[in-house]
Amino acid sequence: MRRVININRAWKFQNHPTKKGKPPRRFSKKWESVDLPHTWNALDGQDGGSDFYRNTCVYCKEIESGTIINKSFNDDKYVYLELCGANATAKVYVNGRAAGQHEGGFSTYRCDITPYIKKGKALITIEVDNRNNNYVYPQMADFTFFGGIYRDVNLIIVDKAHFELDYFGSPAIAVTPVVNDDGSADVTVESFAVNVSDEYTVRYTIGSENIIVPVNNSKAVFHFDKPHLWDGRNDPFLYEVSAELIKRASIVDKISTRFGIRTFKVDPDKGFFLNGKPYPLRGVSRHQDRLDKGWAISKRDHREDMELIKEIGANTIRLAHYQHDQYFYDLCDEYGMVIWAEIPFISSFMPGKQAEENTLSQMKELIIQNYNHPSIVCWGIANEISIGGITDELIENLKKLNELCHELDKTRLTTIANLSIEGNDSPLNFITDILSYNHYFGWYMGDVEDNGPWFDEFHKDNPNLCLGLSEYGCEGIIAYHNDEPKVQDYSEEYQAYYHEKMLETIEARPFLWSTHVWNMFDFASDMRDEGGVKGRNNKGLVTFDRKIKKDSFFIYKAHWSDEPFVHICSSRYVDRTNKKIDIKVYSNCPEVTLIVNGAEIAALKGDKIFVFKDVPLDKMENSVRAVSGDIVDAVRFRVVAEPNESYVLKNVESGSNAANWFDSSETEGRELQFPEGYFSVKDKIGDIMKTPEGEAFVNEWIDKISKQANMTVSKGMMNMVKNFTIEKVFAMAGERVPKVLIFDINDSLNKIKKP
Ligand code: GCB
Repeated sequence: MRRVININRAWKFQNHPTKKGKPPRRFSKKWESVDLPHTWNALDGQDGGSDFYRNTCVYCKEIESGTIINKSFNDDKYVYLELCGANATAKVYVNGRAAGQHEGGFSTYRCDITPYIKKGKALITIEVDNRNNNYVYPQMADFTFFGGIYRDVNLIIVDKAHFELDYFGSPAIAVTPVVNDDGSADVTVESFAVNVSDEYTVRYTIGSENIIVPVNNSKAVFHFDKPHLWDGRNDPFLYEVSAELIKRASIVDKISTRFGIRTFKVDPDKGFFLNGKPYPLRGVSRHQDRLDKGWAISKRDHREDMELIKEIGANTIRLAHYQHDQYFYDLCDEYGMVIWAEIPFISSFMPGKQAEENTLSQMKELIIQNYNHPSIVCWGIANEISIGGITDELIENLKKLNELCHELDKTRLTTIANLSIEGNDSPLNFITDILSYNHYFGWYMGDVEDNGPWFDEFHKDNPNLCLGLSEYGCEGIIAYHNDEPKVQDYSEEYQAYYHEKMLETIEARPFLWSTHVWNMFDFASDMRDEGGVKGRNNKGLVTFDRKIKKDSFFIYKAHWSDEPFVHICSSRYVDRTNKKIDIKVYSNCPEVTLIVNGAEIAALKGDKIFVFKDVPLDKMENSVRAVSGDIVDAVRFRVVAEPNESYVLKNVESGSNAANWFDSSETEGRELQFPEGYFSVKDKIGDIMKTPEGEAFVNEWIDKISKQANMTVSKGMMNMVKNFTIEKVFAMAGERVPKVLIFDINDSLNKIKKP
């Protein structure tokens, strides 16, 4: 019978490769002791500077194969090592011999280590590498690529005949429920076993029903006259099926999985339907990191995230930008969240067969490993992958991914998250079954009011496309406060205002099949420097440490949750210079009463947003309470003579006037020069910026680009491109940037001396 032994504890770790490039046969006392999950970037991956440590590091663990494996290797047993997440590539060695390797930091990888185990001790060595390369996705994205074995590691010991463990990390059991027109359901169960013969059968059990089938024809169909449906947040009912591999009368292996019976569809005008009823998907995106831990988070952390998402009343999560922990998909099933699952085919398209293969293998793993989760309704094939332009090769890659999804899974839809600037007729809109856009009008560009008209226009142009909003959001830093919030002031108040407006926009457009806030939580992006916070994207509704729910959290709760609450906004904006202020309360109750220093100010009837105008602050320290029935929120506001300077972000950069950067001379007859000792387009932007002249030059160009494209190139975005040569940026920009510019830029760089 199968045994799964978790081996997270007591590993040895070395933060560099072994000297001779060979895996160690022993480790010295100098190695650090660590428990898994572990990342070597827990701190430097979140502190800014785009300089987190990237290398090949080594994990080692000695296993008493005689005891743990129970002498089993002698007994015709198979021993597998299961890595549930090691970023980004992993090589496994046992007793110094190479046993297997895996490329991709987010999926489960299993490796048969049976042939390498000897009697006595087995030294397991895992080299994990998070360095750059040009074929394992992601290589460029707005989040830190935390290196390490950041999820569980298990040993799985099975008899020679077993449910297979080798096929793309598959659970070896696939459940396909179909709801019939008369409301009954047929659930097809299939399992995959290896090293078996005609003597073996498989017995499936659901509740008190069981079906026995021959192992080589292992499909069985369970019929349910009145299935208990998995009905999202209303009633996320789960069934469980087990499969036993039986040789004559003995059970040699047993696995099980949960599943749910449900139907869904998407309509271009009416949006998403669950079990035949309209079920507009309204929710958030989530990354898998948190403060001081990076991606090495615990089950408790996962559950806390889920509880917070549940609290705002969301019914969907986009699990961006990669495969998440199995435990989290399990939680999604249990909590009734509808899930968009995706692979990290993101930002920068890498040409070449090897990179394409990597997208396909990451997709295979995502689908095969997650096929049974009722929460998942669509596979996301890419995110903003056209940043570098659209080439035939990119389209080909996307089409292959789309076909692969349909081939592996006939029950779900494919989707894509497109870049805001993709036109309504972009070829990227016509590959997947349904689609979505990432829009930041009201943050990086334009106004929040620009979102609605954009959607109406697109819907008019493409009435047959099912359109969603896969990302929208803006920075909200809890230190900054403002009575007159403005775009890019990073204040908590602007963030709340922006989301109020976005909620109006979304609610007026039921055709949007899904909408996902970017992001539920602040997250690490080591290249960022936003609003004085280094290494972080602050677009979360909740802070990175999960301790503070920002005001914007509560506007969602007011719209989406039934749990009655009142919330006084701007509670961190304590010091006030005005003796009369407006106080805003978010609530899903019909009436809210405001009490200041014990006296009732007013009772307002309203809908989610209650603004009490010109509320007097009579004392130096004022106690303010908002009350609805027995629900209360209380804050304190202090009257001060001078504004509290810490509430305002200093030194916000402003653009400068610039000429049209597309104006340029002809390129004919011009050749790029690379004079010794001087910069050229072959140099990295970061290196050019190390000299004062180079820095001024780069900044001037950024200003020009910002003006021309009517967008802000934030410090964070800058840090992202610092590692690129100008040549590479041009290559990535493709058709969007006139080639002639490269000559002008190169000419100017040729005059700047290298240090
Ligand atoms: C995007 C990306 C996401 C970023 C986000 C942002 O469009 O898909 O990964 O984090 O913008 O905050 O800029």
